[in-house]
Amino acid sequence: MFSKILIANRGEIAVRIIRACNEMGIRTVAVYSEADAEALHVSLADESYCIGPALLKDSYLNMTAIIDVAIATGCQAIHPGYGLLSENPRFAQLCEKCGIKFIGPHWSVIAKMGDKDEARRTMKGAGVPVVPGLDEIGDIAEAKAFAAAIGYPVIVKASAGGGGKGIRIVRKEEDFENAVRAASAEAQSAFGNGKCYLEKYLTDVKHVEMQIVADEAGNVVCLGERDCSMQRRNQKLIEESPCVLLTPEVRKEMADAAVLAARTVGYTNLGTVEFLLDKDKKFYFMEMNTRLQVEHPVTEYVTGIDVVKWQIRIAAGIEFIYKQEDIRLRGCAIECRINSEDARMNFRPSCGRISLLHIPGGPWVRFDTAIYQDYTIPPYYDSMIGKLIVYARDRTEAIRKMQAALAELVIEGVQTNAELSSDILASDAFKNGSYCTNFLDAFLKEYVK
Ligand code: MV4
Repeated sequence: MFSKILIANRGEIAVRIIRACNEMGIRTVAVYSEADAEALHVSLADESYCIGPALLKDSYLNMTAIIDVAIATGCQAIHPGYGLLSENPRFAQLCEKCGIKFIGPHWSVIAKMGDKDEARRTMKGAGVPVVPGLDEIGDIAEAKAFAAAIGYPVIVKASAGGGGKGIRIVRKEEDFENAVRAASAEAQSAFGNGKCYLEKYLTDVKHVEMQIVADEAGNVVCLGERDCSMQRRNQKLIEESPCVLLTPEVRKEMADAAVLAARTVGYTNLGTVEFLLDKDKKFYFMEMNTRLQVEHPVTEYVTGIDVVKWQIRIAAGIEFIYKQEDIRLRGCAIECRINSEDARMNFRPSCGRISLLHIPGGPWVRFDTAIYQDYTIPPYYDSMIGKLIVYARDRTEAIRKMQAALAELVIEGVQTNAELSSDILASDAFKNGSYCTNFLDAFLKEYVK
């Protein structure tokens, strides 16, 4: 096992990883930007080093600065968390070159899955169902003919995409060309790669993702699903497990597809396979996320497995002790992301000092955060300041527990979306579990009036 790990991240996920290390007797090294001198991960780690100015590119995305710290402090591994460098194959490769274990899949697998149209082609070839579409848009007139053949609406997605950039929904033929050009230009400037592909745009679908764990001995196990249909502009707001629409039969089929996806590319460590699930319970592969996800705690609650500790163990060469038949989803977990933003002001980020903080407690109530009373939220980073996660024996009780916990949560000094989440939980579509990917935009149109 490693004796010392560098955490190449900030915020609640850096804190989450430090806690896993502390329980495992692993020493921790934090890195931070000039804007994060007062951040919680800096004080919780055994050692902390400032790696540059506030802007991400000058600090948390500065690969050589981070690796220099890892080498100088004698770290054997780097945990990248989510976002930032977590899905950057060049960073994973640089770690390898420097003899430092990157806690995640091999860089070649990150690269393969990071190219979304290549991932789509690979999965189709392996027999994993994909959304009807066109793998690569070359000639626009040809793509337009293809779109007409599968029927509108269609969705144009950037191959290098992520974080919602380079996605355009096209509802009628006359908008097609502009949409492709816009998606491509956006992707070119965000990722340096304008390649796009085309899919039928499915409505009345759920976004369901399967958590998989793969060790370096070739064991691949699925830890069940998360329903992530409650999102706007690619930002998830509420996630839950299990998904109410999945029957045991379809869950098994989808888990098998996720395991097949992972095996096909020689996947190792923790990963997530995203699917769309339609009303006929047919499902389609969308993409694979080759990292730890924000919403991992819901899976931890329903499976009883600490996935961050397993990421570290697997990276150290330890075999995953559970077989597929050992995995049973028990009870129901819900997560609400708490963002410092004003839902009624077009989700404008809200920065400033936390003047009062009360964190809810009680059995099976978890608040993953890096804020504390009197902490000042810097303006440079994303607006998620915490995640409230609850667990109960059934969904009705989990919703009540979440409502009670949201009501108990006090964050003064910044605006948060806690009330919005509470209003969503109270809606019929959430209560009966039927909500789909189109729910939140429609809900917000009424909400902000
Ligand atoms: C889709 C889709 C429907 N059809 N693709 C892709 C990235 C992810 N974050 C959202 N994505 C979607 N891709 C096809 N072919 C529906 C979504 C989607 C979504 C779209 C608009 C508004 C909210 C959404 C929530 C989840 C998924």
